[in-house]
Amino acid sequence: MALLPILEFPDPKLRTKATPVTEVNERIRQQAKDMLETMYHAQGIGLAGTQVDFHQRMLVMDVSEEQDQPMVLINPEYVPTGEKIMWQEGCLSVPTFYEEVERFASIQVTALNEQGERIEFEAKDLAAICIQHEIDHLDGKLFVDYISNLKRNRIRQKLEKLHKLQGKA
Ligand code: K1U
Ligand code: ZN
Repeated sequence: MALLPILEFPDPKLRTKATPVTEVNERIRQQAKDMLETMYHAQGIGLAGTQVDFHQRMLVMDVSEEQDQPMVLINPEYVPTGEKIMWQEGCLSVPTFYEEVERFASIQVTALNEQGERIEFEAKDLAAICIQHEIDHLDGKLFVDYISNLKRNRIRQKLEKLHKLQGKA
């Protein structure tokens, strides 16, 4: 297992559109394990491949209280089944910033699991929000894209300043 570096806004790699996984094999299963370890270590409830510079359509998540119910979704898709709601979101790629985003309260999800089997389920509330947020990552989209240019530019400037202090590019 390995902890993977998490890309941070405004890294242009976060804008990459991920391509579908063509075969669920050992390489993909190892990547999923590494992403779960990285997600738990960062105290997130979700993580998309894009965030760790892996540009195939895979996300991991665990919205359980005990953080003991990991899920791996490969080539995930959804259709909305509920109303739109506002939710305050954070992002491991936009550390320390939180903003309200409009999302669907429930969605019907289809995906492959880590065995390559097709799964389908309804996700609600936090799970639904998390999956929409992670699929946005796979499409190169971030929650800051839903807020005003002014707020997004302020966040960009603050993170760029922080990255300079940390000696990151
Ligand atoms: O993709 C990521 O950056 C992870 C992100 C996913 C997320 C899920 C739901 C709403 C917003 C963002 C996080 O895990 S941020 C951590 C977080 O917001 C949270 C942690 C514990 C409980 C509830 C939320
Ligand atoms: Zn995120």
